[in-house]
This record gives sequence, structure tokens and C-alpha cells, in this order.
Amino acid sequence: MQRQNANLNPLPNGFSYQTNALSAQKSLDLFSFLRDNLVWQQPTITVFGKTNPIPRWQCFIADTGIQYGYSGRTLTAEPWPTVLDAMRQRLVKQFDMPFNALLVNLYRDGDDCMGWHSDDEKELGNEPTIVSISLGAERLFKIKHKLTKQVYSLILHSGSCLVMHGTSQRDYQHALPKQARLKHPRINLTFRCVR
Ligand SMILES: O=C(O)CCC(=O)C(=O)O
Repeated sequence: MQRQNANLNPLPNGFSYQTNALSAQKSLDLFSFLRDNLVWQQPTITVFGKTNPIPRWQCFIADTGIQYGYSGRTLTAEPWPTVLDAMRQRLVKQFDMPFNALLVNLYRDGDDCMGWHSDDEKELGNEPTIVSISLGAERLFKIKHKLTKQVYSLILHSGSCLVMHGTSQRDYQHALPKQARLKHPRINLTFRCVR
């Protein structure tokens, strides 16, 4: 059964959302495979002089020689597992973009989160296209205009695909807030083109 899109509000320019990009079974199978087989890390981050582990696990996957990082830290790249390379090849054709890197985040429960930020590192170039696939628990996703501070909310369903393109990173920040009562995990895949 196809799930209805519960997100009725229009998204701002540069964001587009497809609820059922992957079937429920494929999403479940992929979630389990990635949870059990990726090399997960929980690096630390220093904010205002305080160093803490990031509130999620992550795995960075990229073609040989690709260097990428955030908050002044370069990520160590893992090779592509076959299933993710196949997905990458499909997205390269679909979007006509040379995706060569993938940041995977595992949110163990609603206490794990991602703070407000833009994916505007210079290695991503101007107006990057980032394809974001969600697996597992549904999570709230927030988008905030940098000047007007208008906030948009979106529920990211398992198997959904959110595309951020055009001026989305220049004009907006996005975040995955904590959801205190949520007990289930979620994996997010963000395919990127790193120069
Ligand atoms: O988990 C998500 O949906 C957000 C991921 C994200 O913001 C990012 O990787 O930049």
C-alpha cells in the first residue's frame, strides 16, 4: 500500500520531496544491512571550546581520493558497499549529477539529532544537489530561511527522498531536531558531489 504524503505544506524553493522512493520492504532490508555492516564512527566536535561526541553515528563513503569534511575535520572515507554503489549509479543517471560521496548518519533514537546548518562547504561548489534518502523511524526535518527566519517542517518517512538543490544551501539552514519520546532508529543517506 502506498503511504499518503502527510506533508501538505509547500516546501521552499530548492527543496523537493518524494514519499515513496523505495518500497517499505527494500527500506527495511537496506536499513538492517547498513546498520549491521557499515563501519560506524562517533567523532567528537568542539563547539565554544567544549568537545563532545556528535549526537549520532556516521559513516563517510567516497570514491578514492575524495576529501570532504565539516567543522574543520576531514572525514576518512570507506569504500562503496555494492548495494550503495548500485543506488549511487541509479541516482547519477536520474539526476545527471556525478555523485562521488555519501555521508550516512545513524540516529539511534530521538535523542540523536543534527543541529541547524547548511551544507555549504566549498568542496560542494555553488548550488550543490544533495539527495537524501531516509530509512527507519519517521523524523521531523526543519528548514529555516537565513534572513526571514521562516521555518518549514517536513516529516521524513522511511523510503523517502528529499532533494536539496539550487539555492537551498545558500538561503536556508536545515536541522533534524531531538524527539524525546522516539525510541526507534533511523538511517539517512546523503549523496553528494565533492569537487
Ligand atoms: O538526517 C537527516 O535527514 C539530515 C542530514 C543532514 O542534514 C546532512 O547530512 O547534512
